[in-house]
Amino acid sequence: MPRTVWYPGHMAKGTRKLNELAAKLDLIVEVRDARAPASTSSPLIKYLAKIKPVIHVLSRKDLADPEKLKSWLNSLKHTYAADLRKRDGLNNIKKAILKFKPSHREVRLAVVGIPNVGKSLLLNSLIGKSNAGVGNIPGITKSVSWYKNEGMLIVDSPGILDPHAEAGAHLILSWLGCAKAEVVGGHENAAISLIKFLCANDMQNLIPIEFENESPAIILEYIGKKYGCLISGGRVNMELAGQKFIEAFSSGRLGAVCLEVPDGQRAVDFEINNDDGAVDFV
Ligand SMILES: Nc1nc2c(ncn2[C@@H]2O[C@H](COP(=O)(O)OP(=O)(O)OP(=O)(O)O)[C@@H](O)[C@H]2O)c(=O)[nH]1
Ligand SMILES: [Mg+2]
Repeated sequence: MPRTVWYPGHMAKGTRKLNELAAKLDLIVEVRDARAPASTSSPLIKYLAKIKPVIHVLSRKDLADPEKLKSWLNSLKHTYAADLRKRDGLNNIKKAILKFKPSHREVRLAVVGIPNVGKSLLLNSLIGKSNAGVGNIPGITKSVSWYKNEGMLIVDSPGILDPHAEAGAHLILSWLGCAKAEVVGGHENAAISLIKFLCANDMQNLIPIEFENESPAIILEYIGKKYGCLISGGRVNMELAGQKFIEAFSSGRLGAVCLEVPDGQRAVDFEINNDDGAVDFV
């Protein structure tokens, strides 16, 4: 599998603008996905944390395994979990932000994070209007713009991925809908690696069919049949099957999940074989 990385021009531009803006900010709010708080951390945050205070928001609390999320919250400082769709957790985030407000003006902050983690939804919720271009396509916010309300001046930013992240992190992002499947060789490849991951980690309950010892490719074929992804001759369109499975998984329809544990390890670690892109669990 070639190591293609999704890092289009608007992300490079957004990174440059954020660097320029950082000097004017009081605070950075980083949004991560509660289902993989390590892999969904922004590549910019190490740098930004050196120059500004950072609050972390773990979005999609509603889709995360509650026990594992609790251990993440215990292990990370200045971190708040939220269901941004239901505004659950929002008041605590607002309070934490307003602690940084100087008495003479609004608190200035930037919401940063990788694509599709909920940055625009958080910003909309904080300013109380729906004008930040919330959408479900990774990479929808293409430039940096300011929004003002309730003592806050906030800048939204486009999702920025780490072009140097290891291949395993890209796989996790593709399963969660934070990176395009093309980055990891297409939906079939992403889905097969997800099936391997779930089986190796005793999370078979998230696979929407009954199976015994079949290979991941056969399991995906069964899933494709269940989801009606058939082509002529009764064969399964494996790419479509992979896409539908990943969509069902990332939307939370198959159940709550947390793919990583707080000590920096994944629930089950894996290596990518660089010759054929196969995933080996270690
Ligand atoms: N279930 C659930 N969905 C969420 C949550 N936060 C965000 N979403 C959904 O995730 C999708 C992406 O949200 P956005 O706010 O557009 O994400 P973003 O980080 O601004 O995305 P880009 O600008 O493309 O990088 C939307 O469909 C949101 O409704 C959450 O806490 N729970
Ligand atoms: Mg956005």
